Amino acid sequence: MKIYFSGSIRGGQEDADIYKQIIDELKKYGNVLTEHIGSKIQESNLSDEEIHDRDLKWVMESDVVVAEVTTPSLGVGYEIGRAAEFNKPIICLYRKNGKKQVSAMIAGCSQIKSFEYSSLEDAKQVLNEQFRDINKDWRNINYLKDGSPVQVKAYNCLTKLGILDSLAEYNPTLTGTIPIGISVKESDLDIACRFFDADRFERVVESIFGKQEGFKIEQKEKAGYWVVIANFNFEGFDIEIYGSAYPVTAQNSYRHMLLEDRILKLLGEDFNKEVVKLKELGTKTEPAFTKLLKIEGDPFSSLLKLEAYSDNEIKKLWN
Ligand code: 6K6
Repeated sequence: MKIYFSGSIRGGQEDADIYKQIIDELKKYGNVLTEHIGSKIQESNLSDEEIHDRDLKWVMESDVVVAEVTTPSLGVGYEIGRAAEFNKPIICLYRKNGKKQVSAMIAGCSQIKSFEYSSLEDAKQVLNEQFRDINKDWRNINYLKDGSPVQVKAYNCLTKLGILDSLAEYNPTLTGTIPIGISVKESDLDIACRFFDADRFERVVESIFGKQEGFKIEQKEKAGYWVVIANFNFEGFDIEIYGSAYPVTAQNSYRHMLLEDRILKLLGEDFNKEVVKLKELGTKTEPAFTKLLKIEGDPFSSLLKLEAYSDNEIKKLWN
């Protein structure tokens, strides 16, 4: 992972020591392209044009931009703006030092995640959470290990079953509500897969899991797609294996999960509680979201329209 760290230079280098400490922390997550910002930089023999072109190339190459914006700097603001244009994840850190407020163009930009911190420990925690999100690979269920009791139980169940290994050729991916922390008692473990041959996939699934309690499998058309669905119980969980010829990342269950995860993170605790409350009363997940956000039409398809919404547009639906 390439990380572009941005911090004031001509705007004032009084925070260079703090930048160094943040850069040292960032090195745990990847290769920091701009380590030099952690020490007081003297004017070099590079021309301004050479500095601009080199730094912009690094911004474009980077996977994430982290900026310390307590000291206002034209260069840092410019780099953040260009990074936003290139759709990079951007994390801004600032301290409230009573002198200057962070520009509204940074604090108010929905593409930028801004965090106030007062100690290095705070900043480390913010970075830890943000990098966990950036690095999250939904195909790898290790993230469940550090989660809620039901997520840990799900991790143990799936590991014992060995399902992600035995179906590895079908890109098996856990979807549904357990991964995003809004499961209720009845929630099942959905495993989305991609097959190239429905009959072969059915035979493989049946040969591996056919002896599990309550096993059943069928092929059918669902919403215009040909799918293979297997269900069985294991260690107190209802398991559903859902295969389609579409890549998992294009399947609705995966798209719903990613979108719901984004909405839950954006709208916070109150919204999460309302979703769970509706689910406990028997409302399915997507209808619960569309009801709370007042989105009309078929919940399963109309929710997906929010994929194109900005964070601010989504926040407005809830306020
Ligand atoms: C060195 C000492 C005074 O001016 C310099 C110029 N040298 C620079 N070397 C490397 N990166 C630079 C330089 N000047 C600006 N930048 C980039 O802009 C850095 O990546 C910083 O994140 C940002 C700082 O902008 P200003 O406006 O505070 O200089």
